[in-house]
Amino acid sequence: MFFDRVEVEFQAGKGGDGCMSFRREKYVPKGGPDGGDGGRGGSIILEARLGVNSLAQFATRKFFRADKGGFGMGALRHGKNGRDLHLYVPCGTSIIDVEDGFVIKDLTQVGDQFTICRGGRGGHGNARFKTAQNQAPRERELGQPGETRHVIMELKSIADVGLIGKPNAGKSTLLSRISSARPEIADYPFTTKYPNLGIVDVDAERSFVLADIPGLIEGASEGIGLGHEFLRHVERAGLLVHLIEPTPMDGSDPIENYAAIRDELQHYDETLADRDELVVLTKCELDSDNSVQQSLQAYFDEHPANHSRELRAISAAADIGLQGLVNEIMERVTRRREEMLEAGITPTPIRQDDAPVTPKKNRRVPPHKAAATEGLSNEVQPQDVQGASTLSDTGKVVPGERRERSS
Ligand SMILES: Nc1nc2c(ncn2[C@@H]2O[C@H](COP(=O)(O)OP(=O)(O)OP(=O)(O)O)[C@@H](O)[C@H]2O)c(=O)[nH]1
Ligand SMILES: [Mg+2]
Repeated sequence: MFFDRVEVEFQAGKGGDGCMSFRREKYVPKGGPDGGDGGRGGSIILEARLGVNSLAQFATRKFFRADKGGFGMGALRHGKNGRDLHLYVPCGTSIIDVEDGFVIKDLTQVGDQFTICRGGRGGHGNARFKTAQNQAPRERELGQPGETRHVIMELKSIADVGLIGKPNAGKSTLLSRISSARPEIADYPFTTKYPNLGIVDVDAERSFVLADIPGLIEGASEGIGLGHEFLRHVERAGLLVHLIEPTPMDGSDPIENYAAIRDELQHYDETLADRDELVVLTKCELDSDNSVQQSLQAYFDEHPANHSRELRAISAAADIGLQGLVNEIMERVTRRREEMLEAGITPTPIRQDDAPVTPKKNRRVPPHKAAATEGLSNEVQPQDVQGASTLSDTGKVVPGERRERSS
């Protein structure tokens, strides 16, 4: 199953209660209050990660709660802080408030983090209430409850390019020919029921992400067919590739089909209808006399207002025009990425290798693990050698300068 919209409740951990205690010790009369504070409750943190592709982990579990903080204890001992709960979501996840419907946060970049619920503060122990006037306070605070949030998480895939068109137009076939994605392909409508993403490598340095969504039909905005809800997966795409087949199985007119999808886009979101669009006639080997191509081009020339004026013809079966189409898409994607960079928006990396690396903490490594220990002897021990754990060019420990041991 593919999950792109889930409803979940999050609850951060409760803070630990403060402690009421007095110091009781032999020869220490009137030891005074020594109740420690409670620990902080764990928070819930959502993080966008490459490699997480769906919201499936939230579909089977509807409620997430972080650890609570530990109680404060006598002898001024602080309660243990609750552990934060880190949950990973795909890049492109929007967090929406269920009650008011506003977007709380959009996690679009790799490594974007958001604390959706903060843990409760731990209560103060009675030692905190000690004053000159009240030297034996019996009050203490209870820990505060953690925040609770009821949200909808919606995945809007991060793709550079969205493939749209009527069912059977050849969207999945095109995706499978130019990327390593293997979507289901068959000669009946609505073969694709969930969106498929594929990475298209144009050359060693340049690639883009292509999203194939289920076919759209007239009335999709009213829920006919699979509806238009999958259009959200191309909402973030800067370029739409609109596929038209020349000889639809149901005998419909390709031009009417094109206009119907444009209407559906308009109904769904006007900004999507204004998006950069590339119109592609698929299965062009079936349009042997080019009649469909010419009539479509004539239609675009007649209605230049909101249509793309250019028409390309491809055939996935006969391998016609695929490379040209890929180059054209890459050019437009590169142009858009440059515009995004100029506007201060970093395009989302496609692969793990491109993602920014978070530096690891520098841990002290024992000398026997840091390097070969052949350079050491009974006389020369790691503690006698400065920089013993550095490697020489040969991969052996450099004995370095001898240090005088302080006696
Ligand atoms: N002759 C010919 N057939 C093609 C070509 N491309 C795709 N087809 C066929 O068209 C049919 C539909 O292809 P799909 O890729 O499943 O179409 P789709 O647009 O993904 O369809 P849905 O997922 O149902 O919306 C399949 O039987 C393909 O084999 C082509 O270039 N030439
Ligand atoms: Mg398909």
